[in-house]
Amino acid sequence: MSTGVVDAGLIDELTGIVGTAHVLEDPEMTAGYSIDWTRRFAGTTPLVIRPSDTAETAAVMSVLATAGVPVVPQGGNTGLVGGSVPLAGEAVLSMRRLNECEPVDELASQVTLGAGVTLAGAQAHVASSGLSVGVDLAARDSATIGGMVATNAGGINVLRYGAMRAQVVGIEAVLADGTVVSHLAGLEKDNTGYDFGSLLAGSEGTLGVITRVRLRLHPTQPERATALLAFETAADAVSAAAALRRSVASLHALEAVFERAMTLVSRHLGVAPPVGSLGGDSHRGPDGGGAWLIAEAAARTDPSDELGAAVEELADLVVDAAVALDPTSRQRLWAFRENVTEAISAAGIPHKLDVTLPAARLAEFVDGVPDVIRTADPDAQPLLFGHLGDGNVHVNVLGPDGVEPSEEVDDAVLRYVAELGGSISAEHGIGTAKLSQLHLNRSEAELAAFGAIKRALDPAGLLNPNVLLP
Ligand code: FAD
Ligand code: 2HG
Ligand code: ZN
Repeated sequence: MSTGVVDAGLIDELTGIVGTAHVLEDPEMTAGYSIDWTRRFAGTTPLVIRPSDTAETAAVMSVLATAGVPVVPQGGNTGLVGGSVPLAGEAVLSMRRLNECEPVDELASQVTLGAGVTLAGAQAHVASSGLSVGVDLAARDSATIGGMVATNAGGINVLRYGAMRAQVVGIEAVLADGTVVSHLAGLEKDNTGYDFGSLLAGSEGTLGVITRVRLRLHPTQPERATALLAFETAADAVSAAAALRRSVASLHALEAVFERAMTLVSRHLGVAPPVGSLGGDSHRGPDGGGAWLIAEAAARTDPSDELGAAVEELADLVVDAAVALDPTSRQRLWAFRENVTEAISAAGIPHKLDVTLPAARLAEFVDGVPDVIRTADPDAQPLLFGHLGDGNVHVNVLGPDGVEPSEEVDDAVLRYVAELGGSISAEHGIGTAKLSQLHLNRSEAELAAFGAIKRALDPAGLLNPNVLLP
């Protein structure tokens, strides 16, 4: 990796491109860009550069490349794998000022957005056209469209619309040497060679800096019905989730919170869940085996009968159910899922292990992983929740009194996932957190091909040098 020098001449060149207000050197000003959302990953940076458009981004990248200065692209800094912060003194390229929303193309059901537009901004921008962005997640007020493509973000609607890669119909990016590649026509059928959108989705800032994205939009499904279902066991929740996926055509989200996480979020909110019991009957074991599902249906016409009938079919599995039809009551149910991450952060600095299991091994994993964690670190506390409809479990692990658990926990859990045929990263990416475990899911041949792609697009290794690629 190159390590160029940041000197007065370089700063002059950069301020000439973006203006003095947008080259930050003062450690007080750069501190917020240097620590991640979880507070687990932090570094320092000699400078933060904040371009406002593609031309400025290209000029900045060209200057940094000539000087040999490594750089970390950053959007909303909500990433959860330590990929968005300067870990070894890199410059930070903040993309938040690229926040232009072009008019919605209603004929094509598409929109072109600057990389720095937040998800909430994008949702608000397209709403009046009766169209919606296909990916939704709780960090919507800060997460940016560029960051979401760079991580191939998932969220709560993947079972209906796919993850971020599936939304991208056009992309513009700046390569490490400042070259602009732009392919934004958004043609639904366009087999003219390599697809930069697909390549950059999930590339975590290692191949190019995304500056504009053209997204596919979906007809808004305004009528909603939401159910919170309580189960005695994880296996029952997994069986119910599979049945709901088969029977509810308008299924929009299918999320899970397992007992320890439900206990924590309930305390954080100061409200007990309206159905199911906390506190673990003794037969549930030390972790409490209880599980909750949030199932949401969305359609043009009221989907409550369809969801209600499907829930009735599950009478043998469901202990109790609460149904919400108006936005306020729906929000009350969603609070038990959407606030888990915040509740955990309020309790300490967790290790976050975001994994997918094959459907046939999901219940076994949820039941088995607490023991795997405690064998690696007897004091660690496992907290499980996630997007059960996608087989995606978020295993968060806290140490005693909120300190970080042992690093061995990560390795033990991710090895267990790989043994069961799962993925060590469902939606958050590899970042720096899972670098040493990538080989569990990727063969030597695949990793060699990754390296060849990286060297072709970034021969000097300047773009986000400490993430993704071992
Ligand atoms: P950042 O955190 O700034 O960066 C993430 C990565 O993308 C870094 O590697 C960075 O270098 C790269 N990057 C950022 N912008 C660019 C760009 N313009 N060009 C090239 N590379 C770039 N994630 C999910 O998938 N599903 C969820 O349900 C979900 N829920 C969350 C809930 C909470 C409360 C929080 C805090 C996070 C959640 N996340 C979730 C994680 C996070 O929001 C996503 O990973 C999101 O996509 C990150 O976007 P960002 O703009 O914050 O990117
Ligand atoms: C979610 O689904 C996010 O809430 C965050 O992906 C998961 O905190 C986590 O581990
Ligand atoms: Zn998630």
